[in-house]
Amino acid sequence: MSVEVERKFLCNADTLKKLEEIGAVCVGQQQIHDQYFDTPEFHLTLRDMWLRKRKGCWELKCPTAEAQSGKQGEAAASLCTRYKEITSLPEIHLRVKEVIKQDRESEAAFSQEDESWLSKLDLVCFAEFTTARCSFTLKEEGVQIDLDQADFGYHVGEIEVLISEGGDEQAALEKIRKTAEKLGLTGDQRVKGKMDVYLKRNHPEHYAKLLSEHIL
Ligand code: V4E
Repeated sequence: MSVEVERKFLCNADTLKKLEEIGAVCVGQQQIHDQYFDTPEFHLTLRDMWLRKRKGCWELKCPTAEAQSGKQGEAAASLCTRYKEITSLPEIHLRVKEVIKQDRESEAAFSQEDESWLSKLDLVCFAEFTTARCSFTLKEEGVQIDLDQADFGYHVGEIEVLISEGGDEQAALEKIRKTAEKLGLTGDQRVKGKMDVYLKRNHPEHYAKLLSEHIL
């Protein structure tokens, strides 16, 4: 299982030029269609768990043990997020069931052949959007930089480093800090992700609930 350590940043007219200057190599462009799921009571997102279907595959992003224990570290680290990425469907079923704690079906394994597990757990799609993504790498440093343009008009960049669970998070944070410095990123405010902007516009009640629980 991998952990994604990431810092978002606001793109501007100079971002592409800067990337070129620091030797970032474009490794591809893609359209990403995401559908996010939760119960009507927001069982998952209120626990900072993000279940999505992307390119036909299921993914669950959830907080790492450190994040759950509230460890934040220094200021630079607090600009970053870290999430475990679970892509095994049986494991996703287990984690989601643990949280939703439905009595019915709790003992039975769900079929992986169809999507009946969604309705059994009362999961519905609450957000759906497409992102045009350009990805760059700084090969020698194991850093990926994504420039995302969401179809609802939000443009955001991400500097990310993947580590294994229990891997060297400090080293990842340092790589991100150095890359941010090279890109000339200033500011000590966390930049909003796509979901933040999407929910604020489309589901203000859900958004307000997540804000009040300090999830977003
Ligand atoms: C973790 C999370 C959400 C799920 C989407 O994560 P995000 O990294 O924003 O999307 P994307 O498309 O870049 O995923 P990737 O391709 O990198 O896997 S939605 C909200 N969160 C929590 C969250 C947060 N609290 N603060 C920030 C700055 N980002 C995300």
